[in-house]
Amino acid sequence: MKKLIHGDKAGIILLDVLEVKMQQDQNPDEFVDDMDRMDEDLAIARSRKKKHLGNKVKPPHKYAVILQNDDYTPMEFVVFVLIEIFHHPPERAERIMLSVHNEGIGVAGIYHLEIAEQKAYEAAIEAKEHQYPLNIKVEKVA
Ligand code: TYC
Repeated sequence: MKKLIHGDKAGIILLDVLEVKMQQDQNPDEFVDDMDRMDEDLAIARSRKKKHLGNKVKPPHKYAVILQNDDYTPMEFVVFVLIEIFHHPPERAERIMLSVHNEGIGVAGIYHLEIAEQKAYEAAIEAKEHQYPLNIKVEKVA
């Protein structure tokens, strides 16, 4: 018979109840020692976890997808990318594009890491397919 015991050290400890019972019968002292050691391990794991995490759960970092200006990528293409990949409405896409055009740099959007990387990748692939030198970076938001 198998019994599942949920603990926070190893995640799940699987105990074969029959085996434990046999060990308990054949070697009672050793069994008690083993159980004590398991209790100690559990207590150590719990206090380590507390020390590491406390009660604070940190939110994941955010990442900005940054567009850089260049002289060759057409304005309409940048607006298209901002609408299709970054889901900005047309007016805002136009404003972001013009701000990159005028200031040299601008933020297409802020996301969790994997989303930011996926969007930067999609925009880079789209630009490459059109042979535009659009420069896109992902930067951690401080
Ligand atoms: N400067 C480009 C032009 O005049 C337009 C442009 C805007 C290019 C934003 C890149 O990230 C960019 N065609």
